[in-house]
Amino acid sequence: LGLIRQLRTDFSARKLELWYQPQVDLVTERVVGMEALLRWPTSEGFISPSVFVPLAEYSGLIIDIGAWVIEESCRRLNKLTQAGYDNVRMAVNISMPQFRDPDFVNMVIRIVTEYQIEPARLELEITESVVMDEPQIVIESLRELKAFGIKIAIDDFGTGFSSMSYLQQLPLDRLKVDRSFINEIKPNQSAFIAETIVTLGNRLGLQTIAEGIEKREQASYMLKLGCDEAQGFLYAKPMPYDNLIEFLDEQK
Ligand code: G
Ligand code: G
Ligand code: NA
Ligand code: MN
Repeated sequence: LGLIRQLRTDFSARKLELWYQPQVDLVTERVVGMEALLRWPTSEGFISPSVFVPLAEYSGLIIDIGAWVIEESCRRLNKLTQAGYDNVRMAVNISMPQFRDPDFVNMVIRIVTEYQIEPARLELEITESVVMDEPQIVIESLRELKAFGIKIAIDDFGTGFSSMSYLQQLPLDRLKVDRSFINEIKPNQSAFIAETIVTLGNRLGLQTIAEGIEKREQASYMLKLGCDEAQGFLYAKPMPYDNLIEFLDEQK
């Protein structure tokens, strides 16, 4: 509980940061987007989001933090456009409690409009467990956001307990193949699962992206399977905005 209090204080003092990890097209290896990831620097180093995001969810703080994440991402997306990067997407992680907030859909639309973002350049990432938690609220909200033009991705696909029937009901654009299926490039069980997810995505007309790509052989294997994009340390780690701009400039 001390940690929740510290999180609340640090968030109010604007000490949370948003870092960005590039996403590349597997064929051209050009940057096509990025995922915004929360970072919490403290005097004892960075506290992992896998520790503090659950605390933020439990305490309700995620509503305000999540709104800040969307606003900050859109502000940066607007800056990127001004810097000439007018095609890249920004992916933002969304937690279940945010969907329970009756203002959520309007809030997102309001921010996208305020920062003059083309809606298709913002992508919301949700996990299967978010969908399964309260399918009706999530499906309804995502349909409204999708109608506005915002993109939707399923994060960590294959690790939650989802019902395949929701793949038909959700207005999806992309499946993110969880990095636990990328570890091996030899024909083994996790490789077969990665292959099946890519095939499923392709058959459903969805884009696919492989997470956690660390080796060149993993990238070429995913490309061979028909996966569209990749994200991982092979290309870049999550980085602050200034470093991201340098990274993009070097690619020109
Ligand atoms: O970046 P890292 O691997 O440390 O992230 C760990 C987890 O925290 C990931 O599952 C990621 O989705 C989650 N996370 C990071 N940033 C955000 C955020 O802005 N909102 C939510 N809900 N989760 C986030
Ligand atoms: O759960 P989610 O997919 O949102 O988590 C994204 C997290 O995965 C980020 O915190 C990021 O630091 C981490 N990540 C991104 N690329 C790699 C990678 O190539 N290897 C490993 N081990 N982690 C990665
Ligand atoms: Na994510
Ligand atoms: Mn993931």
